[in-house]
Amino acid sequence: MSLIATDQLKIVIGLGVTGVSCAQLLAGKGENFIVVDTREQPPLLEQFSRDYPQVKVVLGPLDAQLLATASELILSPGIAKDDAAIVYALSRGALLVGDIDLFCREVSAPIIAISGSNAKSTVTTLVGDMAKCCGLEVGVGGNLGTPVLDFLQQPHKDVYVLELSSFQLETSNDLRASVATVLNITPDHLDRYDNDFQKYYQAKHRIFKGCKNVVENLDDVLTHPLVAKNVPIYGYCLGASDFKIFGLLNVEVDACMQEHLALAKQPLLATSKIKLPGRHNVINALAALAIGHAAGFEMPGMLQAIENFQGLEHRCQWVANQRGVDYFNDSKGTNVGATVAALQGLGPTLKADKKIVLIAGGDGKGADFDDLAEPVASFVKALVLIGTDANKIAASLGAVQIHYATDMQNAVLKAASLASSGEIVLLSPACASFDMFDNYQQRGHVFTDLARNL
Ligand code: UMA
Ligand code: ADP
Repeated sequence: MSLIATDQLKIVIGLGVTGVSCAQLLAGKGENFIVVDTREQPPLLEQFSRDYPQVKVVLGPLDAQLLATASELILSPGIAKDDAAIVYALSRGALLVGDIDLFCREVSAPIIAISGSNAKSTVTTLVGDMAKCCGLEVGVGGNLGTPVLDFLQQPHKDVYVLELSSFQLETSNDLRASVATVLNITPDHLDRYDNDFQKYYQAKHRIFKGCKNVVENLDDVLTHPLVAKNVPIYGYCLGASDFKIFGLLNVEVDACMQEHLALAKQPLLATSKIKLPGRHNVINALAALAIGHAAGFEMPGMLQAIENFQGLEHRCQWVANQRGVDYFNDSKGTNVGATVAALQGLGPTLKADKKIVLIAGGDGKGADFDDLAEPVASFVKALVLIGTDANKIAASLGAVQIHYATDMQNAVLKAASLASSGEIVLLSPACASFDMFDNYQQRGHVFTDLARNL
């Protein structure tokens, strides 16, 4: 369906990369629209005003009366839809959409939609690589970084692989994905969901609306969707493979048993060929295989992509070895579930008497840290805590050595003094970075530079 230009006012809320991409689409269609942003100086304002001098931009707190004059509000993911001014405008008849809905109205190529609390970027990138290895033209984006509407400026794609956040899904009403999946669900962004895990869960499950195929993580019951019986479901798990289930199979190779990724009783690829560290990346490879399979990708291309995949920066990324100690940058571990996975992923790779020194802390976004206690007890020798929620984390853990650091430099120096040869220093904060850094990338780079220059 294509939008028809009318004189009805549309309001783009937010002047970040999403808002700019929405404005670009509307301007191209000759729509009557304005842009609002709650900030007095949104970073993209200057450039936007140069590119679109004819578009009115209103800055400052959202004005309920102004929003109520719109037929459609196009909301950026960084603004919650339960803002009072938005709720008022909706009560006066305005429709609410996001960039994902606008995109779905424009494209006909299949969409693979990937959400979850963790592993979205890794799996989305890997599925994109699989599509490329299968000879397809693919657009890979969404929450990963490229706003989806930017693809409309690019040549034709055979398929889109989109990472979708709960924020984006809140405003997605008409996704109708070819394949939809929620990789896992553990608490995150609870500050945005009134501390209500169920609201967060419901936002994630909007991804299944109208989807044609589902991929389910059989190890996480919260990923099981409520869809009609005739929607095919493909499963994956870290247990035995089965009919329509990607899993693991031990196969004898040269008189040795070797663990393989498998579908039913068919071994596909030895897990030793996966370059990414940790068991959590084995399940990520299985997830990508199940998604690609549901999308109709061919097996040889998918397996080639897994073998080639080096992983992404800041996700359990090995960055240095100093005096026998390995340093891993997992700065993208921004919630408790991610840090649990990083510890459970890396811990078993160590010799029995070796452990992890964990650097954690930052802004916990309202989460509680109780779920960290068990993997910390199993795999962590000492913690070095930083940031706003350092004390809250310490209070959630049992008997473990705890140190505090005022900045990353002190944290790395302390961690280096605690770790011995054969052990790991892991930055996996379980928190957002904004109390101490611009973003998780900056936090990861500071850690990496310090680790490499010890
Ligand atoms: N903001 C205001 N007032 C406004 C508009 C925005 O204060 O009127 C603030 C927001 O609270 C936020 C920031 O500005 O702190 C950016 O918000 P935005 O909605 O303009 O975001 P974009 O720049 O368009 O980027 C968004 C996603 N950002 C968010 O969801 C907050 C990006 O994901 C995504 O890459 C991009 O669209 C393209 O799709 C980032 C993210 O942090 C990486 N996502 C969260 C996560 O991964 O945990 C969900
Ligand atoms: P997202 O885009 O969902 O944040 P990423 O691929 O960027 O996901 O990974 C973020 C973090 O999630 C990683 O740094 C790692 O700590 C953790 N992680 C990776 N794979 C998994 C998994 N399968 N389950 C839980 N956590 C994971």
